[in-house]
Amino acid sequence: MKTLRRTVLATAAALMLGTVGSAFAQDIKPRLIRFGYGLAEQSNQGRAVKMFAEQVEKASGGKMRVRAIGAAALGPDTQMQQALIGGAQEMMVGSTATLVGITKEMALWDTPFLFNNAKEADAVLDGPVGQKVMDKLQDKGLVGLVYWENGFRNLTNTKRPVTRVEDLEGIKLRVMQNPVYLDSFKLMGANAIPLPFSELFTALETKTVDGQENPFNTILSSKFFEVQKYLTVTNHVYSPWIVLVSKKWWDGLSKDEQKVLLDAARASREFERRDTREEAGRALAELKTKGMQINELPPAEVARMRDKLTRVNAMIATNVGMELWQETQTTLTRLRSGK
Ligand code: TK8
Repeated sequence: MKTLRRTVLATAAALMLGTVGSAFAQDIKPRLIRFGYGLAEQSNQGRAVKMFAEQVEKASGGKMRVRAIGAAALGPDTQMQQALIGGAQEMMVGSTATLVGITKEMALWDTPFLFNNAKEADAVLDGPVGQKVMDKLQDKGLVGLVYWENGFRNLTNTKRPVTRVEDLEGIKLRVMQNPVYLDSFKLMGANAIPLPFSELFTALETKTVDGQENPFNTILSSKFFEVQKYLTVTNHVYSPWIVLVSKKWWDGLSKDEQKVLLDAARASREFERRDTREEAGRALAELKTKGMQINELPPAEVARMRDKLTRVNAMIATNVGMELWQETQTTLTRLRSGK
């Protein structure tokens, strides 16, 4: 009887201690943020995620921890977006182009030749138009923090140097999973094939596709030069990345925690754009030394490409809404007049 009593007491004490212990543990257990991305760790995307992670840990005094998971190990953009919506993953960064199925207004950034330079892109993305588009995500279970630079996109392929639009005829070209990209390249005569980025290198290597389009940085960091011969400088569209948070998870954070994330995201935006632009400036020379044959699309041909693509603008304007489209055009006109 005595032994039994002792056992019961001991068990009760252990249980109590257990409860107290775990409550305490919860207090000091850092919040874990799984932050997924598609590119290699050694890329502008990987470097910026790392910088963000360090910033968050520092600013939160170690109470928030970011686990950076690159190379699409958590799945391609579209899969991660769903994981964020469902609350199974906390954060990601990816192309706005792959978000169009969730938030149609994101298609604004798919407009060919929308921005003439990075300065215009920064002004529009960080201004009221960019914010308006970003805010649309909230209804869909996502919170957008900042835009990063993916960059102006350029063409690579194994078939031939592209010196005029007609050279795209019949080229099997991988495009992002996005209707504007699909239609744009079909309009130019290419055999456009949508594929997730995570499948692209293998698709190029096995010749499932002949070519693709991405900024210089990505062509370099994803080693596309190993499986692509020709690079044509087209700058046909400026492509942003967007840093996303699961709204389900975000809503459970304190105001202080949200501020830590937003501040770090803003700091990472400055870091990422500087780093990307610096790398892009030397990437072309590096791609040449890696054996790529590079040509610039002559201005007259760029103009023809632009002309051909104006047809997709009407489709984009309808999709994003005339008001948003007009506001963007007005903003750009104002920027260009220097006012
Ligand atoms: C990375 C992609 C990539 C994009 C693409 O996940 O798919 O071509 O440019 O950056 O979002």
